[in-house]
This record gives sequence, structure tokens and C-alpha cells, in this order.
Amino acid sequence: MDGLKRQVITVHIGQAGVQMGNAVWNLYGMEHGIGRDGCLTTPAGPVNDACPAEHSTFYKETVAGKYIPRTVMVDLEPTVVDQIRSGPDRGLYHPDQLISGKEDAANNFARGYHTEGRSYLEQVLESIRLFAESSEGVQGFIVFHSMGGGTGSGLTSLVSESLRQDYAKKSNLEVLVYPAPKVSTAVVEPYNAMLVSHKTLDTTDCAFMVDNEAIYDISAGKLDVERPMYPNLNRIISQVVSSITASLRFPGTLNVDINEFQTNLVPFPRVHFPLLAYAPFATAQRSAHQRPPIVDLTAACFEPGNQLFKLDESEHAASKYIACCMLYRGDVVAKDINHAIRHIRETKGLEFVEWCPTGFKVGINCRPPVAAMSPDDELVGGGRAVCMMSNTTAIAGAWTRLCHKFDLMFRKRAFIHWYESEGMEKEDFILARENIEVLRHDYRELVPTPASIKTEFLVADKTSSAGFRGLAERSGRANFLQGDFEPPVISEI
Ligand SMILES: Nc1nc2c(ncn2[C@@H]2O[C@H](COP(=O)(O)OP(=O)(O)OP(=O)(O)O)[C@@H](O)[C@H]2O)c(=O)[nH]1
Ligand SMILES: [Mg+2]
Repeated sequence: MDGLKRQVITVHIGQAGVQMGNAVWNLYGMEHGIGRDGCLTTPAGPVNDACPAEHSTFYKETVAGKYIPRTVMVDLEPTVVDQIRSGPDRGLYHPDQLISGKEDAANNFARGYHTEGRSYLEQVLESIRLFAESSEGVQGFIVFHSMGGGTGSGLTSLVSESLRQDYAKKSNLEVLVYPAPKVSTAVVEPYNAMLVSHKTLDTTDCAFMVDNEAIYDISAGKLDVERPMYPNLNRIISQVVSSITASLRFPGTLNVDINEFQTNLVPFPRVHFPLLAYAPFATAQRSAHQRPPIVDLTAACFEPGNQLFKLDESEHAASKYIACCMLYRGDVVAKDINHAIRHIRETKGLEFVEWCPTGFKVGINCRPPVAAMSPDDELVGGGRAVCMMSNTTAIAGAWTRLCHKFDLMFRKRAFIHWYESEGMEKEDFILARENIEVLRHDYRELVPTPASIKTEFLVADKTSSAGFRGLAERSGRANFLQGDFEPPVISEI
């Protein structure tokens, strides 16, 4: 490795954030040969010599030679963090990096943002600052959270705003759980999701939305888990996240680091929600006798069943790709990838937006996925895997559905008093809804009719500096409160 890799600090917020964190750090520990007490375990054989790990990007080495994850975990109530404090990983973390309060945010964004959460912000930032100061140079942050929880939405918004303010030039990535109806736990999740999306749209550089329903189906359908629970879902998420960060932790013939893939994936600052896909999803039984050809793995990423976000067929059908980033790991060579991508382009009829014809960015990392995280781990690594991050206009469907659910409740002003009693006003909801409406509009503008390409470019170009109101106004369209966008529910105000 070149030794110039800079450090990444991860922040896990709320129940989903912390539980995903637990799975991710378990997996990193196995990949790095770092035990649950933070000490190096015996290297796992030839793979370590051929592909040595760079611990320092994600772990801080203490003078005693222990490795501490560069991470801060916070929840406003104690049980989830206590499970880590008293669980098998308790020796891995310093007590100051595990923060918990007494009372959760009760599924209320306002409690996470204005009241309960705000009183923990300083402590969280202080803990992040200690890691930042003990780093040679921070490359960026990865924040894990749910969009639907009160802590995951409210406190995350506060932290994200502060990170942008205090570390302006560092990249800010997010892994976030979208509220999926079958697996979500509260009726007000669409409110929280809308509010956090609004608050973080300009403070986040790239956000990977995963949807529990899609992951549930992968777990039940492809990995034969009878009743998937959060640990099953989180293990799948952790494998995918590990592929995204592998280039920062292990060498590769064609490593693509975080900044590089962002440069290729995010054409305009707000259009930063790549769809994740992964292959293979294989159980021990299924993978025992096969080593899937690269062409099959690559093709699988374009199958909805391998994607971590569920989109309707109609959303896929009407969509275009802006860019795809394929991150391979394990025994993979460039020649096979080129062949696979050519094959996919010819057979799948992928449609890219006219103004971004190049399409694919490829990374190869030498480290294969770990064979299995634990005896209960149903997903086995095999010798190779691929993670696809594709910026596709199909993801706009996520916002359409969220807006619809939000509107149904907001039309009646249902549940709003809970937010008002914690310091919020109706106008905050309207502003958030308007911002996301303009985001949908941004996505629509990415697929211009040929005649309008030139002007559409100019409009999209201005989103970064001027904010969303400016976009709507300058693009010559009425903003959504004036009733030009559908669904026009809030225009009744
Ligand atoms: N993938 C995954 N999703 C989770 C997990 N725990 C909760 N969720 C999802 O997260 C949403 C609820 O948010 P939580 O993270 O539990 O809420 P919180 O951030 O702790 O906020 P409050 O409890 O309201 O203070 C629901 O959509 C859940 O389905 C988890 O471990 N993994
Ligand atoms: Mg909670």
C-alpha cells in the first residue's frame, strides 16, 4: 500500500445505525485479523501475505499495540449501546466512543433534532474530534442511521450539519435505512424520513439508501433464512459496505477510492443517491461447487432481486443510468470484466442519459469476501464478489413514494402536534416537502428531451450554490407550493 491513505471516521446513530455498526465492525475485524479485544489475531493464511491489510484507515493503533475502531456510536436510549458494552465486543471500544442517553427520541425527529438529541451533540462531536485530531489526515466520514427513527433522523441531521461546518472539505457519506412499510416500526417514519432528507441534502456528498424490505427478500429468498431478523439484514448490509470500503483497507490492481467513485457517480451535488447491488448472494450449500463466472456476477447486479432497494418495475422501466461503478473483489482480472461489461451492454439494453455516455467505472480489490462471519452467517463469501453502485434516475421512485405517504398524513395534519410540542412548526414540514419535491424535479431534468439538453444543463448546474428554491425559480417553473408539481396536496394550504 502506498502509506498515504487518509483516515475515515464512522458514526453510528440510533438503533439501526448502531446495530449496523456492530455488524460492520465485526466483519472488518475478521477481514483485518483484529480480534474482539482489539489485538491482532494470527494472520489467516496466504491471503494476508498476498493482500496485506492497511489497518490505519479505519483503526487507530494504541501505544499498547491494540487497534481501536475509528468510530463513534450513539443512541439516545441505553439498551442498544449497552448490548455492545456488555457483549463480546466490549473490549474493542473505548468507553468514550460509546454514547447513550436515558430516553429515546420516541420516533420523533423533533426530539432528536431540537430537544433530547441536541443535548448529546457536543459529546458526539467531541468524540469525533478526538479521532480527527489523532489522525494524520481525515479523508471523510461515513454516517450510518435509519431515516425513520427519531434519533436516526433528528440527531443525524444535527451531526451532519456540524460535520459540514467543522470539516468543510471532507467527504460526508451516509448509509441509511429507508422506511419500508413491512419492516418499519412507526407510522410517522415518512415524516422523519422527509425531514432528515431535507436537512442532509446539502450536507451529505453521497448517500447509500438501503431498504429493509429488499434486504429481507434477499435474506429469505436467496439465503434461505426462514424469518429474517435485524442481525440477518445487517450482515448483508455489512458485506456490501465492506466492498465499498475495501479499496481503503486493502490493495488492488485497480483500486477505486471513495473520492474517485464519488467523482464518477455524482454529476450534481444533490443527485447523490446511488442504488446498491451485490452478487453473489450464496449460501454454503449453493456455493460449495461453483465459482460464478464474472459475466454472471456482473449481470446479477442488474437484477432487481440483487439490489438493496426495491423499486417498482415501472420505476425501472422509465429510468436511465447516469453512471455505474462496479467494485470487484477477489480473484478477478480486468479482461474478464471488460468482456462481462461489453456483454451486459449488448444484451441488457441499458439506457444511459445522453449527456453521460461513458457509463462504467471499474475497481478491483485483491481481498475476497470473508468466508462467513459466524456459524450463523448464511451468506458465504466465495472467492469473488461484486458490488455495483449505480446512479440511476429510477431511485426517484423512492422519493415519489415517500412524498405520497407524507402527503396522506400531512393533509390531515395528523401527528403534527407531537412535533410542535418539541419546537417544530408546520412550516418546517412544508419546507422539507418542498425541497424533496424539487429533488424529484432535479431527477426529471436529468433525462431531458434532446432539444432541451443545453438549457437543462444550465439549470442543473446551478443547484449546488443556490439551493433548491433558487433552482425552482430560475428554471422558470413555479415551485411546488404554487401547485406546479404533483402530487399537489400541500397546495391546499
Ligand atoms: N437494517 C436495519 N434496520 C433497522 C434496525 N433497527 C431498526 N431498523 C429500522 O429503523 C427504523 C426505526 O429506526 P430506529 O433506528 O430503530 O430508531 P432510532 O434511531 O433508535 O430512533 P428512536 O428510537 O426514535 O429514538 C425502522 O424502519 C426499522 O425497520 C437494524 O438493526 N437494521
Ligand atoms: Mg431507538
